[in-house]
Amino acid sequence: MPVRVGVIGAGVMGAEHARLLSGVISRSSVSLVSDVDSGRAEQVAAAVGARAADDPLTLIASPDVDAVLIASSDATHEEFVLAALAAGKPVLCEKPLAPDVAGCERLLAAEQGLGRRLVTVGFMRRYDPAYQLLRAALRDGELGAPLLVHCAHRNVSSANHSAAQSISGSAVHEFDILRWLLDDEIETVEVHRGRRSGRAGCDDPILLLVRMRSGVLADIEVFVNATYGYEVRCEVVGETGTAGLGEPIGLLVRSTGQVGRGVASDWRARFLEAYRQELQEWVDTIADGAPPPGASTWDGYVATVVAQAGVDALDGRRVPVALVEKPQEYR
Ligand code: ISE
Repeated sequence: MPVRVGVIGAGVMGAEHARLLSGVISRSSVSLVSDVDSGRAEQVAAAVGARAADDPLTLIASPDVDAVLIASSDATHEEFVLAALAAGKPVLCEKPLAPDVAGCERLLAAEQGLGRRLVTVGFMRRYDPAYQLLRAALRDGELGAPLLVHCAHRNVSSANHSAAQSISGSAVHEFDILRWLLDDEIETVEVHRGRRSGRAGCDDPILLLVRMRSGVLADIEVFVNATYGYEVRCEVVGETGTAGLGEPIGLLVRSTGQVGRGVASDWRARFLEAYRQELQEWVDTIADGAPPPGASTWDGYVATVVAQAGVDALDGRRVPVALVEKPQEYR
């Protein structure tokens, strides 16, 4: 029997997840789809052979739903994760786990109260083959001890209208992947704003400087109106060498005296394999009765705490990251 997934949110990410779960991922199907826009829910449901649900809580409670995927607006995540936990159903929640620290703390308490983990947070870069190679190189000691990390995170354009949203909606991926790559925690965050692009209605690009507890320094460029394409870069500088993400697979075209390759238009194209692997492992663990994979509720909490520190650092301070003690369940 396939794992029957209920998808909450039929926007860009929800529709993509529904497409993958119904047509690419093995051992899964999509049974119900809900969205604030009932027409959009109907459209996505029809495309994947599912039914549209009247509302998310009905979807979560449905006997036709074995697992829940949340891709609705950030502000709804806490309520729907809590409902999935109460129903005892595995849940993959797109980032952020919750946009505020208090919401994440409530979810930590709720999952601990259950006595078992059910939550995966959608930090899909952990499943990207290039990032996995980079982590393996670090683990194998190929570079010596890591010293610096250079990151760039560029979107073609973004509806976001503030540096705060660039931090909480985009840089949050770097916060999570730096912890995962380095097996380390973030100690402080600084944010620098310089000349802004004339194409941006906000401070864009911004530069963040993150200090890890080990002393490793990471700079993160976030440029959400880069215009030319969607591109993510990450290079680790170690004592004896450096390693960075290779150029994503794609055509290298030589024509009319030019050589070049395409650049992704958004994150779905650039991280398609990561999303595929993340969903496949999530479904497999559900089908096999194994604990949830990937980023946990703790990782989702830490990402939101760091993002809040970054937003606080917009006033020019170097802001320390203050975490509660890590519960035993997540060690
Ligand atoms: C978007 O919300 C995402 O989560 C993408 O993964 C990220 O690359 C993009 O910058 C965000 O706006």
